[in-house]
Amino acid sequence: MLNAKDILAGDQRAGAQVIRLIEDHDPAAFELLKELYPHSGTAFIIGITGSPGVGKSTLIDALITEFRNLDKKVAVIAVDPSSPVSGGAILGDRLRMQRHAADEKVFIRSMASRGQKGGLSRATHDAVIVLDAMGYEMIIIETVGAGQAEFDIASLAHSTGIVSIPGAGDGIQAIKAGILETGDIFIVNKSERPGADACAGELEMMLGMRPPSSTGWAPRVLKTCAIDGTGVKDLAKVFLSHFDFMKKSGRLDVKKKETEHLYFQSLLTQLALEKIMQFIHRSPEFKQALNNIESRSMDPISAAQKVVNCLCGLDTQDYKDRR
Ligand SMILES: Nc1nc2c(ncn2[C@@H]2O[C@H](COP(=O)(O)OP(=O)(O)OP(=O)(O)O)[C@@H](O)[C@H]2O)c(=O)[nH]1
Ligand SMILES: [Mg+2]
Repeated sequence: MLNAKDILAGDQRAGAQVIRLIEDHDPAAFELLKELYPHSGTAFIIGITGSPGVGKSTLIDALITEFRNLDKKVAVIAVDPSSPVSGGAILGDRLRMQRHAADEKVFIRSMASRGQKGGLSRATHDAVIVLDAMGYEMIIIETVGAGQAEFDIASLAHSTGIVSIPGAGDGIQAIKAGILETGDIFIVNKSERPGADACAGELEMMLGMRPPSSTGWAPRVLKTCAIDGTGVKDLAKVFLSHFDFMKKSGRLDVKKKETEHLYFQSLLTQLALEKIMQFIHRSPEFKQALNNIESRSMDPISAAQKVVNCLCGLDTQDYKDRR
């Protein structure tokens, strides 16, 4: 039987089971999360994002080694957006970090996000609470940078690293997608390839054009070669110094409040919607509206408006008056 005590004691099997419940949107996860929540809130959360194949998992594997050398407990969540395009990503992510599998102070999970809006950030946030309560000091979240994902992760992570590679034209794409705003640390991976300096220079230049950050942190550009570990020690140091900066400047507290606010809003939306829909489905107005639509005596738009307005205490006349 799964219980909060095992999770708090750091039991990896129990941790993996709760994360599975979270992925499945099982209500049992809520009960456990309530107990775990008071024990969370101290981990440093790092987001690593970038286009498919830039080397995020390989880089995280090398970062784990650096953080372990500093005796930090490290957890990784590789978020798979469940799109058909990235079907093999989960297996790939796990394989690249396999050498840490036997280390009991390292925990690596993949999570499917089921593609629903807000789904990625909420489920990931839930999983972060679990890992934080399990005592992991560094929690690294890997996401494929494909549009919304960077923004979701930047809202959850205390430090966001954006990975690009030489010659991929990533710099230009970054500007287009507005990704530049969301990064704290920019990593040019596969830097043994030609064009790495140019890519780093281009990023520096674009960051120079970015309005100064409201936090006072000057974004950094670093070059790495994840397969042989070049530059990864420096990268680990920069992440830690960003964490230090966040703590000392008070920015970490602000960030945590913002994140909790979003988390609360997302829960509220989900719970309110569930309750309201249960209420609606049980109401005679709903059944009547369904009959009206089936017999085509009313259009679905008017029928939906009628149900909502009736049950929220507004009749159609009120609705028209308000417009
Ligand atoms: N030459 C070179 N290859 C690298 C480097 N880092 C990673 N790779 C290779 O790039 C390929 C993709 O690496 P991954 O770590 O799976 O990349 P990813 O960004 O996690 O990929 P997805 O999760 O599928 O988006 C693998 O074949 C790695 O061995 C590097 O610094 N130099
Ligand atoms: Mg990966």
